[in-house]
Amino acid sequence: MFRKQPTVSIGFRGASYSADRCAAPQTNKRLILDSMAGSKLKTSGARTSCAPFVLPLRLSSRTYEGKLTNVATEGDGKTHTKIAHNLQLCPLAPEHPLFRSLPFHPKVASAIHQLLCRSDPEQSACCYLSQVFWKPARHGLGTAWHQDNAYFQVEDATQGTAMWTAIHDANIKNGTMQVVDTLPEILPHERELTSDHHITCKACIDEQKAVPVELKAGGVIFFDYNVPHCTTANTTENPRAGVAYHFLNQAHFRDRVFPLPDDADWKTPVVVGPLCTNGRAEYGQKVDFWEGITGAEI
Ligand SMILES: O=C(O)CCC(=O)C(=O)O
Repeated sequence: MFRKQPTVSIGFRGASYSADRCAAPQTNKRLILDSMAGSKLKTSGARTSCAPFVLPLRLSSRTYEGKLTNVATEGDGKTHTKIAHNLQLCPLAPEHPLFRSLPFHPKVASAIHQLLCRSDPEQSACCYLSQVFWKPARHGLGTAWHQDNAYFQVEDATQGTAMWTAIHDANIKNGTMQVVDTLPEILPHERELTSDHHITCKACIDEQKAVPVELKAGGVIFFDYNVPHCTTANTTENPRAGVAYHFLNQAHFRDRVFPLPDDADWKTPVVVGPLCTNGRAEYGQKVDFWEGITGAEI
């Protein structure tokens, strides 16, 4: 994933994390989530067991011989589209040793330590969630405007950051990530009816202020949990995938309030700081190694 030169974009137009933002935490209003979002995801979590990660271009069912699940619906929030428009897998880390190890990579851990721990050697941070978003060629659907903290509901959104990595070159044509400036509060979210579980704050967003973030494959952006963001449609001839990891300062950890499939193996390994055991505490073994995983330098 990091074979190409990674671009760590921190602090673009003030919408993503900067050290200053970390140092000046803002207060959040709490949003009471519509519980509908939770129950829907549980029932839509059926996944098959063989898992080719690279999908052919033609996808014609909700799930295509793997664990990526089509979450797109016919506009009613329930009925899955016959053609897969929006594929996801969450959590991602249990699916391959590479995805389990990646949050421990020194480049990742160092960025997270600077952003969330203000480089303080006494502070630790964990990986809170991992996901992949796959938008098929020609009919890939975007993910509507939302703030991650509408799902996570941590007390202080500046203590958490997303790390979104472009797996393919991500540009305006294939619906790359768009952001607006971060906010001190969680905006009202409602159910997004083009998906079986998403929620959205699109009614509150001034799209004129949206900043598309174009990245080469392997490029990475970080943004705090209150940054409203979305992706748009992929109408190009090629698929577009992104991998998102979410990190949280360990002192601000809260147990999960967002939904996951019933059988999800949700772990929150501490990836940096004095509480980090390189995976031993969470996985029973050291997982911060790459040799033998891909055969490639990452
Ligand atoms: O990659 C995408 O299409 C959506 C990513 C996203 O919304 C997220 O990481 O929260």
